[in-house]
Amino acid sequence: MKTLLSMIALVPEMASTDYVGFTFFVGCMAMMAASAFFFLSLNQFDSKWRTSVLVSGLITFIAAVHYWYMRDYFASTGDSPVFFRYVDWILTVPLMCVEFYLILKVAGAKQSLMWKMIGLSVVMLVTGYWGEAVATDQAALWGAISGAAYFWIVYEIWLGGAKKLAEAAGGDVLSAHKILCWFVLVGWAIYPVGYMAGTEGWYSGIFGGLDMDVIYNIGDAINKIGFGLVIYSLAVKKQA
Ligand SMILES: *C/C=C(C)/C=C/C=C(C)/C=C/C1=C(C)CCCC1(C)C
Repeated sequence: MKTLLSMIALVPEMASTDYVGFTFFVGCMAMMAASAFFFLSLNQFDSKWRTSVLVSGLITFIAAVHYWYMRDYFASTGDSPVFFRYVDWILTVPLMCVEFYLILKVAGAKQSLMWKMIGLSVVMLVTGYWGEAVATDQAALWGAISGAAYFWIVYEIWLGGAKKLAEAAGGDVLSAHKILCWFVLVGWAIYPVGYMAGTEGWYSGIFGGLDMDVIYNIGDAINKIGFGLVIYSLAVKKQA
């Protein structure tokens, strides 16, 4: 009977020390809950702020769907779901760039700012994927190119055009922009750490064997849900 049941079981067992499996599972749940929260709150906002909160929900929803697949993929193969990971990022990171544009529109942000940031984020992710999955023996080189695009984004929001717009907007928009800047500088910096930890023969030893996927999963929870909540509370303040 037991063998029959395990033959038809669709849910693989998960060891209590399986931190990768665990963070995929919790990450999936958290992304779903956050999406429900953002979507169900939409009615309380007028059209000007609704789009921003909608995009927050889309970011966590896209992640929830990918986490569903990544959790499954990891549970059944034990491998890192690099492909799903980067498909998720290539959809959600540009949407985070859109969020910067949307909140700075009050100060006259132009679409060119949005496209510049989207372009930089795509370069960052495509070169990162290349180093992580294709040209793995040149991971350091591709990681450096990706890092350059990342620092360009950091420059743009901390010191460049986006910063000037945030200052022109002032008040709640300026404070929200500042918090988002910290997310990008500190929260996004978690990812290159994961990348280095996951690259054999590079820094893979110095993080005490902490798995790359655990680092990425923690980063995603902080950056997608936290970032979305900053937008949400800005919308709540502006609505009041
Ligand atoms: C929701 C997902 C987010 C916010 C993902 C962000 C990903 C990054 C900021 C990745 C950056 C990388 C580098 C700066 C260098 C090494 C390669 C990457 C792609 C891990």
